[in-house]
Amino acid sequence: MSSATATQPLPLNTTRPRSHEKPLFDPLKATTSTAIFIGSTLKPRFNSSTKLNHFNPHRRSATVVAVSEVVKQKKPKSASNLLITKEEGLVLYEDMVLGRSFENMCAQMYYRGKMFGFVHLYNGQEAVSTGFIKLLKKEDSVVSTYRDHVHALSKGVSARAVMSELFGKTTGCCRGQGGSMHMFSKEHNVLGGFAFIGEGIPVATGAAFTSKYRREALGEADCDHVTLAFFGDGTCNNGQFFECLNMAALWKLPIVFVVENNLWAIGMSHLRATSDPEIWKKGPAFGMPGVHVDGMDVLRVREVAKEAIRRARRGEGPTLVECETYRFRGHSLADPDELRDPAEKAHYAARDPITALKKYMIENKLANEAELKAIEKKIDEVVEEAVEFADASPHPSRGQLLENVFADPKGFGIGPDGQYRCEDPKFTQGTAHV
Ligand SMILES: Cc1ncc(C[n+]2csc(CCOP(=O)(O)OP(=O)(O)O)c2C)c(N)n1
Ligand SMILES: [Mg+2]
Repeated sequence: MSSATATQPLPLNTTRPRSHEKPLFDPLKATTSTAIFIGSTLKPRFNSSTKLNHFNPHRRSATVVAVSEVVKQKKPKSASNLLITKEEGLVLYEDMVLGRSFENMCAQMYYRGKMFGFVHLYNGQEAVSTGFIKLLKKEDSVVSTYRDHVHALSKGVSARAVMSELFGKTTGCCRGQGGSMHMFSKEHNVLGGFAFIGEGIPVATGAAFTSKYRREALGEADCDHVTLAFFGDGTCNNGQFFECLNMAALWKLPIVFVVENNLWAIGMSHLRATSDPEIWKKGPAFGMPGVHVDGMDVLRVREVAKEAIRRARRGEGPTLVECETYRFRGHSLADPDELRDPAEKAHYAARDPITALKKYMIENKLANEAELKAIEKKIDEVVEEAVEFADASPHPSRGQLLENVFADPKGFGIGPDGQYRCEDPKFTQGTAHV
C-alpha cells in the first residue's frame, strides 16, 4: 500500500472522524426547505455560547434542521417573543431539577450499597425527558431504556415509587421486581424500562398501533393517544429500529421516535460506529420527517416535541427526532468514565441544560432567584423523603420471587402443593423437573 493511501488505524475511544470521512451535513448548502424547522428562527434567548456547536469541528453547526416541510415554522406566542409562560417555565424547571437531584441521590445510595445490579444515570440529558414528556396527557405512553428513572419521573411516577423500586422494595412501581432498568407503571402508561437495547422500540410501536386500532377499527373516535419511544444513538444501529420506522411510517402510527444522541454507546463513539452519524436523516428514508435538535436546550426540544406530538395526535404519522445531548456521568455507576476526553466533557458541562433554563428565566423575568431556589429546596425534600420511604419499606417475600416470571406458574413457579417452589427448601436443586 502506498503511503498516500495508507490510513492510520483510528485510536480507540476517540471522537475524531476517520480520515476518509466526508464532511457532515453543511447547513450553508441546505436549501431553504431543508433548513427550516420550528424554533430555528425563534431565537430563544440563550446566549450564543449555548448554541449548538458539536464538539467535533467536522460535525454540523446547524441549530435545527429538518428535511420535511410538514412541520412548519412557528409564530412566536407574543410580542415578547418568549417561548414559554412563567407557569410553563416553572414546571419545566422543577421537572429538570427533580431528575438531576434524584439521580445524584441514586449515586449516593448505590455507593452505600442500597441498590443492586447496574444503575444508569440520566444527568445532562434532562432537557429531552422534560421537553417531551411534560407535553403528554396521562393516557399517552412512554417507552424508555435502561436509563429510565427520569422518564418515569417526568411521566408522573412518584419519586417514592421509583426510589423504592431501585431499593428492590415492595412499594416500588414494580413491587421491587424490576429494579433500575425496568421502571413500569400501568397507571402512568410507562411501558418500561428495557435492559436490551432496541427492545423497547417494537413495544412502543405496538402501543402506537393500539391507539390507531382503537380509533379506526374499534370506533373510539376520541382515542388520540400518542407514544414516545426514547432510545440512544448506539441503538440506532440495531435492526429493530429500522423495522419499526418502516411499520410506523407504513401505518402512519401516532409515535415519536426520540433519539437521545449522547455521542457514546458505553465506550464506543457514535462517529466510529455509524456510517452516517446524522440519525435524523433516517426518518425521510422511511417517509417520515426527520429532525435534529439541540438536546441541551429544553425550549428548543419542547418546540420540536410539540409539533411532532401534534402531528401524531392529528393522525399524520410518526416523526424521528434526534436530540443532540450528553451524559455527564459514566455509562453506568460501575463505569469509572476514564475513556471520554476531559475537554469534551468540559464542553458539554458548560452547556448544562438546567443552568441554561435558569438563566433564560431570570434574564426574561419569568422567575427570580428566590423562586427557583424554593423549587430546588422543595425537590431536595421530595428526594430525601423518597429515600426514607424506600429505606423503611419492606423487602418482597420469597414467595413473590417467581411472580410474573413464568407464563405458566403451575408448571414452574408453583409446586403441586400450590406453594411457590422457592418456599421449598429443596428449591435450589432446580425447578425444571416439577
Ligand atoms: C441487544 C443488546 N446488545 C448489547 C447490549 C449491551 N449494551 C448495553 S448499553 C449499550 C450501548 C447503548 O448505547 P446508546 O444506545 O447510545 O445508549 P446510551 O447508553 O448512550 O444511553 C450496549 C451495546 C444490550 N444491552 N442489548
Ligand atoms: Mg448513547
